[in-house]
Amino acid sequence: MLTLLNPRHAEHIGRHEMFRGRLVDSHESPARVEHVLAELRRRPLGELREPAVGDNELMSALRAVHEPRYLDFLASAWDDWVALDPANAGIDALPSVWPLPNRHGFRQDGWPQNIAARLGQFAFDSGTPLTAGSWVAARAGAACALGAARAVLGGERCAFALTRPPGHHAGPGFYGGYCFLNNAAIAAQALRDGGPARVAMLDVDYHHGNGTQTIFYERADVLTLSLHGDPRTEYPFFLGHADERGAGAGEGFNRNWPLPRGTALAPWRSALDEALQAVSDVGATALVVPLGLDTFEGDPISGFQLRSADYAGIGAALASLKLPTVFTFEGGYAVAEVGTNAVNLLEGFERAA
Ligand code: SP5
Ligand code: ZN
Repeated sequence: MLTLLNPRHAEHIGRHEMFRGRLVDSHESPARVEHVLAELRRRPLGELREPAVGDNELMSALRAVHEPRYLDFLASAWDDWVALDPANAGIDALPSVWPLPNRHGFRQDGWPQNIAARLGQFAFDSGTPLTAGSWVAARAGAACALGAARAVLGGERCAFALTRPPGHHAGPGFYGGYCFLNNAAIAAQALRDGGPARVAMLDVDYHHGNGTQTIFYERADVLTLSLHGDPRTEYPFFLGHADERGAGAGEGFNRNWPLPRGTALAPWRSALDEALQAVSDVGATALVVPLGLDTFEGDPISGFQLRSADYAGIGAALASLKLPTVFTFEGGYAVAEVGTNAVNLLEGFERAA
């Protein structure tokens, strides 16, 4: 398995996130990728390299799934934040005011001059610290996803975009859930552009991939599937329910498997089998797996009960589709175990492939 590593991931270091009225240490840290890297060095799966992607081709790939004004916002957000108050240079940017949906009469159409208002226009939570290095790290991460898609188009059976910040909560024009650019969506779009008429996205992170769902909701060419904690009780709460089936041309091309807190391997695997069947049924010829390891029993912010030894079998099940596959690294906050769990899954995939 080819691994594309984001050499600039550590430039994004979120300090704090808002949780239940307090600023707490951010769970999403550079150490997560370092642990996966260390495990890949112990148990090599193949070549590990940095992606070779030019800036213009990268920006085109970002514009294929994100709105121009959102990308403009991200490009200048940190400088705008510091310009608001020089003391902000030592503080992560977090929003604290939002426009509610249009039915309440708040205007959404403007470009607020105050960055504090703009943060609320583009972020859907106050748990995603935007830092001096967020834009550069997120772009270099998206390049990994693009590089992974291209490798697969070039004939690799599979490729792993080992990057952070993660991506699956980022939508066409919004960020949140530690995510700024939707790496999995960028990979899926690049696969589509490179040939495969239908791509399947099978999100196994503990949290619903709301950004990815939103990006492809009205499209039939990218089937979006997600297994996750039931949003009636779990983050991101406002999307990920079983009755969200796609819209317009995309009707029937989105499926969600919300599962209760406490779900262990057997019911999780039953849901996975249904999702695998859905991928086969639509005749997808390429697969993208947003790979979150926060389904692990030891995860500090999640509620499933998967064990380290379970991940090899999950990888083998994914390989049974026999599709060219891109993995993007998403959540997983039990830092000491995230490398073992990720490599268990990828090695299980590779052995079965
Ligand atoms: C990519 C991904 O997995 N994003 C997840 C974002 C979850 N954000 C909300 C987490 C709130 C949990 N904070 C718990 C603090 C307990 N000390
Ligand atoms: Zn997650």
